[in-house]
Amino acid sequence: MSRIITVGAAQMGPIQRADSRSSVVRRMIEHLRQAKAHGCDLVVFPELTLTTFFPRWFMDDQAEIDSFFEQSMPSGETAPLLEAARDLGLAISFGYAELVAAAGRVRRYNTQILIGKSGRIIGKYRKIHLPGHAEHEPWRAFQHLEKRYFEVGDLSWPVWRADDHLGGGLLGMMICNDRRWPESYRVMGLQGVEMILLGYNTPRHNPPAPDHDRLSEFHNQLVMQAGAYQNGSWVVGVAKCGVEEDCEMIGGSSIIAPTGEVIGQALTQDDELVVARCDLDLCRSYKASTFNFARHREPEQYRMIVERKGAVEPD
Ligand code: CDV
Repeated sequence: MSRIITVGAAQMGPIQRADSRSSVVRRMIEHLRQAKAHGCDLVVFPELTLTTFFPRWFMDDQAEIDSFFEQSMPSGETAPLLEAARDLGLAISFGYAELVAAAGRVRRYNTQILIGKSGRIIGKYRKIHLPGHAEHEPWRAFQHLEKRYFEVGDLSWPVWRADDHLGGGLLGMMICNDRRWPESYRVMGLQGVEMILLGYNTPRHNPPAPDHDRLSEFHNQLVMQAGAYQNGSWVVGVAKCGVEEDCEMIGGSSIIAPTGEVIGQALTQDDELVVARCDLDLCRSYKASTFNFARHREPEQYRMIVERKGAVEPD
């Protein structure tokens, strides 16, 4: 069995509020056609692919908020995407806003799924690190209300063994802000992850810390490359980018090897497919040497990581 997965990082250019889901799905299917022509096995799309990045607006009308959520997957509008992927024999992963009614309660998550080549859902992840704020903050140039619109994901970071046609690889997912936190990678690293799929919507401007704006791309690369190397895993990071409703979001979609090296990167801030052949066996020497966790980790000395949330300075 080949352990090489040919991956397409399907960067999406801006999606405006007026763009219908069907028009977005058509753009995604065009990515799938190109990916097939380039021999891809797996195509990865960004966080909240199906709509504009709606947490940039304060809304208090729940019906309006819910119009950005998927109540079923697939729906009439998303079914053509899943059918196209299955017909082309492609595995896909994409993010969407998920609304679930469970145990008499409605819950809303920022979610990503992985679907195998046969159309089987291999896994689901719900975003854990929700950035931004929960209340309207009019001083900002735009809002970032993920803490208002989503609950913290309740699935931790599972890792799944994919089908033989994905090299039987160990795959996991994280979403956008998760990539800045070493814990996200390490929880998957401790399950032997070989490829992490992640999508992001990252505005260039950071209202609480505008001095970081000039470093947006650098920080994006820094965290993904470090996460790949420190866990001996491939990382596929995929942006939704460009100017969306007057808000510029960075591109830089990247395919990163377990060496920490970027082996493919988008050049535009538009729909662009980046393709790379990823040999899962390249993870081995990192997992067996420098990052042989069983041999070198000292979890007893890391207790504070799970016992303490915020920093407490010594007296
Ligand atoms: N969608 C995101 O999670 N965006 C954050 C921004 C707000 C910093 C990110 O980490 O890219």
